[in-house]
Amino acid sequence: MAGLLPALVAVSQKAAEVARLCRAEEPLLRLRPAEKSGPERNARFQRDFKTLADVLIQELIKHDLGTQFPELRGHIHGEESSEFRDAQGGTVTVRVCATPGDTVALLLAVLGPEQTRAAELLAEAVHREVTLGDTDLDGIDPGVSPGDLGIWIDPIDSTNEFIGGREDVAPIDGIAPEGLCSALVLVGAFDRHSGVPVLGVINEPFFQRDPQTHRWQGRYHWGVAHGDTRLCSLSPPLPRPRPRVVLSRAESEAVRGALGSLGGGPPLLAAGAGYKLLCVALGLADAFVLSLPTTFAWDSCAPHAILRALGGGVVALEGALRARRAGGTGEPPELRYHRPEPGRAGPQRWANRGGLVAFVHPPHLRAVLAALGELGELGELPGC
Ligand code: 2IP
Ligand code: CA
Repeated sequence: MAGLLPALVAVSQKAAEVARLCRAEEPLLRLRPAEKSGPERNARFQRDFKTLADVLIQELIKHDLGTQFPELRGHIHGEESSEFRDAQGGTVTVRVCATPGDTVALLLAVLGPEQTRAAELLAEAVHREVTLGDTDLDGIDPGVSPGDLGIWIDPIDSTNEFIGGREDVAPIDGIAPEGLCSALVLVGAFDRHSGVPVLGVINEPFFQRDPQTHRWQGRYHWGVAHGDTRLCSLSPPLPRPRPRVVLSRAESEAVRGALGSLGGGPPLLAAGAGYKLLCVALGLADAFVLSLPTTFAWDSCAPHAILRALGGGVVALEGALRARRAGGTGEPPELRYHRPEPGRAGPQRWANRGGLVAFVHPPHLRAVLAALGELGELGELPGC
């Protein structure tokens, strides 16, 4: 269906506007994030939070896509639950109401009755019609019906950087080690039957500040990878002779050391699973390697579709090393997005438990697996 990709891009633009609003408006920025606990908490962090922006963005994406494509209803999933703490300390189910006025009333329950300006600004952004004007998207038909797709939403990836990220972080070799720029909106579509990621949109709400207005400017990237169709807003980056790797700041010393043998320079560190995946798609790194079980379907689905559109992919690190050790020469198993892990509860059902390697050029994947191969035999891969 031709309109699905523009719809994903348009809803990511609306989401990015809400994210920028929540950073710009003092009462929204001051609003304490809700702390996640129990199975909802990502073990990657001592304390894991979600903001009103996370929840509102997820619900607006669900609302808009479900309205435009009724066959998607029930198959649009996100990281966050829609409950948020209200001004009295109770909980309110955040959703897009039938009218902006109703949405204002619901937001006032969260923000407090005195925050009418913030509630009205948010409701206006949530109910606004988005006009893309991106002629590259006109007429692109991914060749797949929404009735065969599921959606994964990460409303704000790298929430920690969204909450407290600095705005003036200087990139190192083009990659920001941390900061607000690594907070992204991720919307991915996967084939419900095979789990293969087929459409992906990555939106960077805080890409750069306009030098004149000083307002945040965003940008977005998209990819289609279905059947024989490979289309992308990006071009495949030139392969470096020796792969440059980007890692989570939580990656083990053993993995960091083993990857040093690739000869592509010391591994670069960055915040944001989505951001590191984007760095690979942009060619700022040749691979993102993670041995920890700290990413989820919503982190990787959209970037994975874009990497597939560029000729690459995202494999499960543990499975790839096991296949290599067994003498397998075929393609390692790529991540899939349609089946929860049996025996797990809540978000843990959707963890990329065997870690991951993201790449554009297969020789770089092979080089990474060769460098880590010995580690795997020594059992030094902490997450796997
Ligand atoms: C997080 C976020 C973190 C990442 C973690 C993800 O998603 O991308 O930055 O940890 O794995 O699950 P790291 O920074 O080490 O890559 P969210 O912020 O949406 O919870
Ligand atoms: Ca995330």
